Amino acid sequence: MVLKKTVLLLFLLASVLMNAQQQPSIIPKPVDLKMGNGNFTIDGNTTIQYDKSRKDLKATADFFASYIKNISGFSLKSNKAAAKKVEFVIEKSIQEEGYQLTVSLTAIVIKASSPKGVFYGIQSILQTLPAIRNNAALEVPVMQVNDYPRFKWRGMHLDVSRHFFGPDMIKEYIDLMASYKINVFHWHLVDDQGWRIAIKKYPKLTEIGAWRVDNTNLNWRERPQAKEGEKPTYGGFYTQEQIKEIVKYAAERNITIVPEIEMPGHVASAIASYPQLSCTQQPQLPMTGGNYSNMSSNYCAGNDEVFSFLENVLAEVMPLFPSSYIHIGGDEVDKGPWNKCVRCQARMKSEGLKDEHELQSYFIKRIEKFVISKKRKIIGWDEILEGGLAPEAAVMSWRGEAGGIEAAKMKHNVVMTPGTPFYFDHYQAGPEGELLAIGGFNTVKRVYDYDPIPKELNKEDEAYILGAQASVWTEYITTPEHLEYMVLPRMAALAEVIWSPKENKNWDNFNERLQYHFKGYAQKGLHYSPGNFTVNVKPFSENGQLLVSLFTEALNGQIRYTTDGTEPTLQSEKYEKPIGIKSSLVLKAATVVDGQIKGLQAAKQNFVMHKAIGNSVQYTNPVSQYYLADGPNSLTDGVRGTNAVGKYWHGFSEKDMIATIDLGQATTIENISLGCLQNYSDWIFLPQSVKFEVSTDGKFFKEIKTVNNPVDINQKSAVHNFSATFTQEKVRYIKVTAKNNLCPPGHSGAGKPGWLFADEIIVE
Ligand code: TNX
Repeated sequence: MVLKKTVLLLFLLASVLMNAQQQPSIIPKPVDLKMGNGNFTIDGNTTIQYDKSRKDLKATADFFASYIKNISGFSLKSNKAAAKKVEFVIEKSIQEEGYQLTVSLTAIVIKASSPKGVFYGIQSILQTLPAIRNNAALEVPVMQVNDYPRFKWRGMHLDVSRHFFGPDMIKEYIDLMASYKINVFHWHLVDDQGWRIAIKKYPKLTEIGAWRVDNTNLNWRERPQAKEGEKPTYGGFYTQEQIKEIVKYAAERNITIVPEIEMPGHVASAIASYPQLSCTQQPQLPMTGGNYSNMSSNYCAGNDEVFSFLENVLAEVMPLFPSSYIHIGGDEVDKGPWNKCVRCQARMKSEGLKDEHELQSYFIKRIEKFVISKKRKIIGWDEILEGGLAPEAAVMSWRGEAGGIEAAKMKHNVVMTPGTPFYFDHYQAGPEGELLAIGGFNTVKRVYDYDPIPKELNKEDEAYILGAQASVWTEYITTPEHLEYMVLPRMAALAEVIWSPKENKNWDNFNERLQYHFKGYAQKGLHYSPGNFTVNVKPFSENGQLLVSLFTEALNGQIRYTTDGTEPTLQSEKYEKPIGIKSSLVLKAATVVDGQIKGLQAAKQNFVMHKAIGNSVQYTNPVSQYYLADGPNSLTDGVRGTNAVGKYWHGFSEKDMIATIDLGQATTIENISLGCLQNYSDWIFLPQSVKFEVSTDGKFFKEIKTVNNPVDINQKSAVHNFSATFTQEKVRYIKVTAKNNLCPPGHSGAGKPGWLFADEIIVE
């Protein structure tokens, strides 16, 4: 008996010892990874072996050697006989960019069809090594990896116009991308607030257009416009020599740079340099921020000089960038100036264009012809669909997925970068305690959970989705440190979305691997977000009952919550399963990690129970697609809007909100309220007035009361309930009309329609 036990124990011990070791924390997760026993140790005697006749492999070997030298001081020799080797083998049958990596005790062999795959095999190895030079041994675990990407276009974008980032930061960005096997750098070189690429034929573009009066210390939207005589001291641009060097640097890391030369809008910087390019042809100073009043930001579409200018610019740009795609922008063109311009109107007439959308389409098609004549293709933001898509253009879908879906169905190539969740200028945590961001809430998990293939596409059309990218707009990102913080760790989540097979995705497993990357960032002195600790509060309805589920992204995080308005503590109720909401209450929830409450402020959600809960709402004017409020049934779900992350608000633009509720049967009521939001800088204003009406038959409505807005329209933010109390009435239908406001004088959108945001119609 005793003997038997010992044998068993010995067996168990042996199997633990022999068992394959833990998987390294490689991101993006390889398609297939099998672990063996022991390590290959890189030291001064390790050599690199490859076919000497291939120059491109030499560049890859040099990259590897110099990385190893940096973290260890070892100088690896190439193609010298040695007991231990790192070998690169070209094998044509392997998929483009894929690699097969075999690590044994004496050799690391990377097989790939080209140096691209070899480079990615190296990246996987590097992720198993120390991030910086320290005393740790360079041990690569014995393993076998078979890996290849899911998508061809795996991108990161960077706006260098709104704030300028010099060549060193660009290289750092490229290095980060390469470490995550990202292969396209979309370089947004032109926008209203700065022209960043030197063009020899038009020197003023960078002499004037790259420099502005420095208001970096002020909020983007609150910066005053430049005045005549003030010195423009903020800015910068890349010389063509610098561009060439960066393009080469990127190519050595398997990254293609796609330059973006914006047109026909977002070009106030070009107009400040050459005023004859705009419709009004009036001089203007370079913009300092987001104040657009009286600024021209479009090229004139009726002026042939504009097209020769752009062709000349592109003729200098294209030779610098070997990329097959050239990004021509195309987003957010305010068509107003074209409508008032005689030349544009004449062009529309001579070309038989029925509106300004078709004029935009004419503009893009004319440029496409030129780009195609130079054997390149154009890609543009999804607005280029409006008025007719250029014949061979690819579309970058940013206003959600709709543009991408439409283009793929038309058999055009598509790159997905939907603002939610792929805009990395949005908040990723907090927002309390975070540096000011443009808005939104794209946490690392939301990035991780996104799939670039929209459900609406069939198998055939799916093939047009080239891939996806994250976009980093920099209105609110003014320093390299802040830029690092905004992209780390979301870039890692993006990388796994666009590289790894969908079936292999697993949030918890990713979250665990991410902790190792956090250590690497910290060792390298990179700024990064430690993750989102704000509890995600998600109301839902089930069998007519309102419930709420809570979720935390924190690894091994617990949730503690209260329903009496007090702040959660370590002693508060522990969240185990969805909570039923049966009365009006305030729920507050916090993440706990290692016995500590995390985050500056608990997540908070108000619920209000009333007589219209669950009843359907008819809208006379549709709710904006962008602000659908994702509560169970929004205006009658008992879920109040939250200021913190802008959730559960219904948005209306230009037209009034007219909502009619059917209570299902005659019901005695004595109060109706509408909850609304004001957020001045986001163009969201409380309604001018709210009219409440009731009816017994749904045809004839009786006005009960019209309530005027008591809050100052210049107030930064407010949540207000418009409310009417009356003597009890028995009614079945309720109609609420909220009058939309215009942006007030002095606002950057002065005179333009604002947004109206509502969260709940409360009936008591
Ligand atoms: C919209 S996205 C823009 C940019 C802004 C960005 C801010 C796109 C094609 N246009 O000009 O920087 O929103 O998130």
